[in-house]
Amino acid sequence: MLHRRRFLQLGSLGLSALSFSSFRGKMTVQKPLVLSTWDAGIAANNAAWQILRNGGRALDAVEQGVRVTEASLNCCVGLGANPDRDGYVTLDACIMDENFNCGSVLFLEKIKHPISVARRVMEKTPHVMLAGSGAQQFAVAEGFPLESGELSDDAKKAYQNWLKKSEYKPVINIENSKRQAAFVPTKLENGDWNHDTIGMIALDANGNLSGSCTTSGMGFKMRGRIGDSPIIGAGLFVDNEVGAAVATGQGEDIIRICGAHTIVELMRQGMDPETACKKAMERLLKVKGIDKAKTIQAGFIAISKSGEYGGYALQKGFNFAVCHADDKNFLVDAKPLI
Ligand code: SD4
Repeated sequence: MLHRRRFLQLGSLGLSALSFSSFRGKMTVQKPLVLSTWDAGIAANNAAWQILRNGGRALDAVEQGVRVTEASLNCCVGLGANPDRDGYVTLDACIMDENFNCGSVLFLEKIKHPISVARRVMEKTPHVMLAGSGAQQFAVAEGFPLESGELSDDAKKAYQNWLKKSEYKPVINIENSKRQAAFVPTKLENGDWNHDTIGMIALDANGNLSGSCTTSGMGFKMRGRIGDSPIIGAGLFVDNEVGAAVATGQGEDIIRICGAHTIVELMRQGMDPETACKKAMERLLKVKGIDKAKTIQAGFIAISKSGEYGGYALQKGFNFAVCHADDKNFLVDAKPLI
C-alpha cells in the first residue's frame, strides 16, 4: 500500500513548505487525531486541533472544526452555497458523540451554523432530527440569529447560469476547491484556503470518538430533497467501542447502503478503516452498477478506536485531511475503486 501525503501550508500551525512523503502499511497514529473530507478539511482540522491538542473533547472539536467551513464562502456548505432549484439555500447537518447521543437538522434555512443547532437538538430535546420550519423555530428559540436568506454573489451567478438549462447534473468532485473555479477561487483574497462540503471525525486524548457532517446538499436539488449528510448511519456513524465513519458525495447512493454504519460494522468485524471504506464502496458500486457509478462520486473516511485511519473513493478526485500533531495536518488522496 503506497500513500502520498501532501503537507500543506498551515499558517497558524507554523508549517511552511509543501513536501511529499510516502510509507507502507496501515495508517496509524497516536491520539488525538482528526480527519475531515476534502481539502477544506485542512482549515477545519486546524480549528478542531486547537481543542484536541489541549486535551479537549472530540465532540467539541468536530463542532468547532466544521463551523469554520460553514462560515466560509464555498459551493457546498453554509449559507453562501449553491441553492436548490427554486433558488433557496437549505442546509443539512448532524453530530454524534461517544455515547450514541446524536442530533440532526434537515432542510434548515437562514441559519448560519446548522451543526451547532444539531448539537442543541442532541443536548436539549428528546429527539434526534428536526426539519424545516420546526428546526428553524427551534434554532431561533435557542438564540441563533435568523439571517436574510439572500444568496451570496457567487451562488446568485451560479444559479442564474443553472437556470439557463435547469438540468440537475451534479458535478463530480465539485467539493474539491480546485474544481470550484467557476464559483470561487481556490485561495481567498486573504490567502486562506477555500472550503467545501465537510464531514469530520475525531479521536480525542481520552480515546473518545465523535463526528459531524454539514452541507447544503447537492446544488440545484429539488426543493425538500435531503441527502445522507444529516442521517445518522448514512452520512455519519460513531460507535465508541469500534470507530467512526463519515461520508460525502452522492447522498442517495450513500443512503441506499447505510454508508457510515456499514463501515463501522465492517471495522467491528476486524477490518482496518481503509479496507472497511473500500468494502462499503464495493457495495455501493454493486448496487449502483458500473455505468451509473461512473456518473457519480462518493467518498468515505474512517477512524478506528485504536487510531488507525483511512478512506476510499468511488472515483479519482476525492481527498481528505488528516491532523494528528501541531505540524501534521495534511491531505491524503483517497484510492479510487473505479
Ligand atoms: C448530499 N452527501 O447532500 C451530500 C453532498 C456531499 O460532498 O457530500 N457533497 O448528498
